[in-house]
Amino acid sequence: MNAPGTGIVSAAGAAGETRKIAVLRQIERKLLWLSSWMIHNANHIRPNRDGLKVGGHQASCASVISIMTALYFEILRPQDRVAVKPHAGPVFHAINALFGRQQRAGMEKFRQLGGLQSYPSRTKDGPEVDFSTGSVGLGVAMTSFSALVADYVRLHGLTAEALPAGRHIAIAGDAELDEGNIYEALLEGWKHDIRNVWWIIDYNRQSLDSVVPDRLFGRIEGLFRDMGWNVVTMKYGRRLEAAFAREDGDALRRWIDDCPNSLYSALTFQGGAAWRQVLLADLGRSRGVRAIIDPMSDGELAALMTNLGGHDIEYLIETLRAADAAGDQPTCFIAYTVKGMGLPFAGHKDNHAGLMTKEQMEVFRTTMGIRPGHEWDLFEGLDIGEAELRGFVSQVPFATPLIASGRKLSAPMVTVPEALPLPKLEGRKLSTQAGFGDILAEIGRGQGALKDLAAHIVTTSPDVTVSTSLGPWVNRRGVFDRHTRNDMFRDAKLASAQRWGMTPEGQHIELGIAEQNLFLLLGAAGLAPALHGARLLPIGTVYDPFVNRGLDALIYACYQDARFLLVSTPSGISLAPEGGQHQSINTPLLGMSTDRLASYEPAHVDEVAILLRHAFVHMQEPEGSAVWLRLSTRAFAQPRRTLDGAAVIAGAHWVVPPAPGARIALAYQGPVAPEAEASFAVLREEEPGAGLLAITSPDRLHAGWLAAARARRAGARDARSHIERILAPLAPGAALVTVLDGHPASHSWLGGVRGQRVVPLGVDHFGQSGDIPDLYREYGLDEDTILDACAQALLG
Ligand SMILES: Cc1ncc(C[n+]2csc(CCOP(=O)(O)OP(=O)(O)O)c2C)c(N)n1
Ligand SMILES: [Mg+2]
Repeated sequence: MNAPGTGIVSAAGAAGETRKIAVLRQIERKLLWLSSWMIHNANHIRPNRDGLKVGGHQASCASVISIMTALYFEILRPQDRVAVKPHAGPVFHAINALFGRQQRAGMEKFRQLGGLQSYPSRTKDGPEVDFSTGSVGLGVAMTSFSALVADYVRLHGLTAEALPAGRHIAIAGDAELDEGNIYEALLEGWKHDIRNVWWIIDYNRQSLDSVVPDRLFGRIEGLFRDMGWNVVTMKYGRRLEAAFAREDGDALRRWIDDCPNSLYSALTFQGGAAWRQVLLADLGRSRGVRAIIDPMSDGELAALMTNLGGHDIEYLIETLRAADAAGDQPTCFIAYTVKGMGLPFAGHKDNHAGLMTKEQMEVFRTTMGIRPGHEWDLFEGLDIGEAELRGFVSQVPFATPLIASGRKLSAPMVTVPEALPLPKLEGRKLSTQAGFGDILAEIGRGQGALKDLAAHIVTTSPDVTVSTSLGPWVNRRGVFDRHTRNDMFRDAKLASAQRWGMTPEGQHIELGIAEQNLFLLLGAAGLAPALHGARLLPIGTVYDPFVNRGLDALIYACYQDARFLLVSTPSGISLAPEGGQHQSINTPLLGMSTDRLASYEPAHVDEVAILLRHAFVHMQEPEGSAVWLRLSTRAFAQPRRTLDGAAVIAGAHWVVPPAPGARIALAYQGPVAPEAEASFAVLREEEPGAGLLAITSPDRLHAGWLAAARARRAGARDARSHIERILAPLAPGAALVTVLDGHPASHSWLGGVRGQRVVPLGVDHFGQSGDIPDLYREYGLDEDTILDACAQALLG
């Protein structure tokens, strides 16, 4: 953290500070130019082959230029992690260009294949991006979970001691605060007493469609304070404050304070003459106000009236420095700005996606002092020499690398034992969920080879810890809290199966019921190697249907390549009496269609053990991904067998292999295994060559199939996927009857693999309460339906 100012400034220090401000003003100018030009180049200079608008947000960029200049060139330290407002991506890239961390080629190809993405992307824009942004609200909230994770890894001794603690900062658009996930995150952050979080709101009072209502931010400010945040409002810049201090200046202040957002925006767009007209109409009789505005040109008056806090670099720096020195309390800065500041459409309510025309750009180029052909030159058009600017930039605190290779950290992989402990299976009926809970609890003992693995696991759940079988693990490893909080029930010797004392050593982070928070936390924890230099193996549990409730945040986490294990349970109609809204249908399809998420649904506990081990490895591998296990509470007898682990991981294994040229196979996934096995016994009597296939992952099978087809198109003619090999023994026109407790489309594609005929069974209507026999019959997962389907398939 910066040393608090002493308040005593030497003459040399004051001169240095004045020069620094002058240099920062030049940087602002450069960033405004480069961000505008990057977007202009993409839209108007580069050839356009398909006639589609390329787009970009010049006004949104202009709005945050001063805020980002103050942050990146003065306030930030290399250990700070920042989520940049999606539409300010070009400003961020221009900043990196000045730091020598971004090349011209990337900027020239902004929004083009292989070039910089529309919105900052961790996976595509290089190591400078701390958090991807794009789905508004998520990047902002992510910073508070990232702060929680930073505390967690530090308190568990998982991060390199020498690394200084940083801040987690969001540069947010004001409309992002309309997203509900922001308030869910605020509540959760309060519970966890998060610190070192700054949200700096670019309060341009404009969103995409319109000007935001005036009274809204009064409410929002109160909300932040209620959640324990400090709120710093940066409303007026120094020039306006100086005007307010003059005779009748308070009347001018009152006038602006009372000016509706929409009128302020319209006047900003219209310019000095319009300002003068309304000011004279309303305040013309005030001698003091006349003395302020009469001597000014229209241009000067417009500049004065738009001298808001978020555009005043000196004021911004002073305010941010003071907040920096004040400590680690989460702080929200409301920085008043003008959308499009410095551009011809400043303040216009329709400017969100507005682009400068070629003619406007010509004028802008001239006023910026940029010669044609020198548009990308970093030092063109500035009132400061290249040497001085280079020298200045190299001294900026953020320019120092955090480690030798930059700001992106890494952490060694945790060794995972060859096999995880399997619970006792003989004579027990077990569900996959119970099996998962037992295995995790055993890991939680931390014995022998499991010690290191256990130490890196962190679990979390949105108020379904006990009902997803995490309880025994939590009893062993404790609940995390920065402060030690006793378990009152335990202290009072009241019987309870849950021992929930909270300590900084605890390894379970309990969340309230907000599934987006679960996925934001898993996302933040899943980035711990890169952001904190610490290896975490995060596991989140949630009811399967409510994955949908957090889906955008789940996709957001995967989009950033965060590594975690999602365990969703219970799932499907097998939840039986619990009824419709708790019975998921679409989740296997989500698993198949979400990139960087390997999704599985085992039927038996031995498969769970293989897949859990695989998850711990896969989420650490450079080419790995997050993993999802869809589990069930339906308990049944467990087979004793030797499994082909590689096949389980690849997505399917033969329980009973088919005879060569067999006419039919029955394939099942998840908790319908008993019905499939019973039907198969009957089918076998008619068709002795029939096979029984256990599908553990339609997602991996499908991905492998697509990859093999791509490889063949690329010339690898012998490429074969797992599912192609699995189905090879069956006759070319054989029938496949498939069944799962989920949408049947998860399997219906299997017919495309070798041209076999699929009769897909599954659930395609909302569930309802009932017991398993009734529900399976109602939805066609029962033995009779499976056998009917087999008969139909054999008849062709
Ligand atoms: C979840 C989501 N919904 C909608 C959009 C489309 N969208 C992009 S920007 C925007 C408004 C942004 O306004 P604000 O946050 O105030 O940014 P600024 O005014 O600085 O451009 C909207 C609705 C989006 N990116 N994400
Ligand atoms: Mg806005």
